Amino acid sequence: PKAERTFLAVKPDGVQRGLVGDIIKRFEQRGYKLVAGKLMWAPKDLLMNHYKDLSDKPFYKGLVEYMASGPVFAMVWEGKEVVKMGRKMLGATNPLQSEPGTIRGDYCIDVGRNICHGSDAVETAQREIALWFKDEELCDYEFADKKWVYE
Ligand code: DAT
Ligand code: MG
Repeated sequence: PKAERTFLAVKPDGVQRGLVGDIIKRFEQRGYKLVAGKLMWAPKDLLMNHYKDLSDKPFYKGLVEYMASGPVFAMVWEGKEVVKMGRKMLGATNPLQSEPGTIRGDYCIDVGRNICHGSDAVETAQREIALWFKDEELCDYEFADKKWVYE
């Protein structure tokens, strides 16, 4: 069976505030494997598609504008239950509800400036990875210390 993958993106505020390295570090030190990553100005149509399930929400337009206001750092991470654990590491959508120790709980306050995106389910992750990355951008490799992380 293929290893589970999730899509993460450091949002424009996270990039501006210099948090790309910390967010990568948290997933690296947990033992997850970076499969792809790129800094990019996300096109509006990509962002509208990415958030299409929220298109009838009052905050949708502002959300897309915020996501287009600067470069984002898009990533794919792989490992056991990385989708669910990624959401846990991110914290709640509203940072004021995010526990200290989580990414949002450590670095932000407002829901419209919550610094990082993470897929909410395995199927969502597959859709988002396909939306943001070409197949050839995903790196296939194994960690040399794999047997020290997984039993
Ligand atoms: P998440 O990013 O935790 O998956 P979501 O998918 O429900 O949350 O919403 C996507 C983003 O939209 C979220 O990160 C911030 C913004 N957002 C969500 N709810 C909001 C609200 N009530 N007011 C303003 N922005 C909101
Ligand atoms: Mg979401």
